[in-house]
Amino acid sequence: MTQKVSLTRYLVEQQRVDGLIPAQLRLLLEVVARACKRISFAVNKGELGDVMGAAETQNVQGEVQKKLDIIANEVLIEANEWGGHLAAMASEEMEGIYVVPNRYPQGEYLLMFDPLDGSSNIDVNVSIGTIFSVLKKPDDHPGVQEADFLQAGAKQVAAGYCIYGPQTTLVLTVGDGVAQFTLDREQGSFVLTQENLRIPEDTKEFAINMSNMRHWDAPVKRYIDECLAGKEGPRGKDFNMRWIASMVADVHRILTRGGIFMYPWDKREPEKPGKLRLMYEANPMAWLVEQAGGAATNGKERILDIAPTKLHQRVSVILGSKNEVERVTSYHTEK
Ligand code: P6P
Repeated sequence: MTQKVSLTRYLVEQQRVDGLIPAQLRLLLEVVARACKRISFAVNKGELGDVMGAAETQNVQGEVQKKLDIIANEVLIEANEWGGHLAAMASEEMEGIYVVPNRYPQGEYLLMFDPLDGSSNIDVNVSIGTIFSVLKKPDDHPGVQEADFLQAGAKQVAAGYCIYGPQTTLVLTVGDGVAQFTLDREQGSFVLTQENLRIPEDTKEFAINMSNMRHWDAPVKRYIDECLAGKEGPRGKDFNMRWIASMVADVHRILTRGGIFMYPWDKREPEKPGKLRLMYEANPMAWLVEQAGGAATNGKERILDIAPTKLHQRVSVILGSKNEVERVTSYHTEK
């Protein structure tokens, strides 16, 4: 029987082999994985635990928080603040950054996360997940401030997500391809189940919220119309559609079998570049997708090249199978 490789062993061997994972980053990733395991157990309780439904609070985005949003956020903060590997954290659920308290040693990394993405699906038992992104704190000044987080996605040193679905699966990259770990509940540890995930360059599957069609910009409308025209249309093939309304689940499907995911700018709130957040949704997912041979743009430029100006800034997202993303992007530049 082939021996199962645990997350810990994988990280130690990667650290030994190519030095991509210094000891403090390995500790960070193991702590985040343990926090995701705790979140998974809370999510799995459902109605049996006092975790369902809305809390009486709103987050910085003005969205009503679910109880599990708050629980997941607290689990990640408590798990990471004492280890000495982080200087500060930032979360979709918190307006400002969370600086590691003075009673703990400060480290050189910055951790950003959407603690529970897709939370509108919690109460209907559809897959949700945690998305995380790791940057190095600039070392040209003492202390840590919000501006230290405002680095382009290309500066990430680690990124990943944990999807709480039929399996609990952790997917991560440190810049040397994408690996997948499945939670073995009997052992209580994450086990390597896929190494070097690859996204096919072509696909017949698109993911977009079709109810927004009348609000889309022309290039997006053109692309989707061509997909809907199928074999008889300019694409000469039929397409399938999926929309789970949980970015983690849609991206996991694309990393597993290809596809294109789009949450583009639309006319509903024209001052907003998109719905999804750059720092802790688009950037980590864009790096994972690129590391798996896919592409990720905002319709005009590579998401990982965007210079952030605000911690919670939003962005238009087009990611997945390389040839499809390049086609949609070309329609934008033609326009
Ligand atoms: P809509 C979840 O709320 C989320 O941020 C992403 O996970 C998901 O892709 C998107 O919003 C769904 O948005 O407008 O279809 O509900």
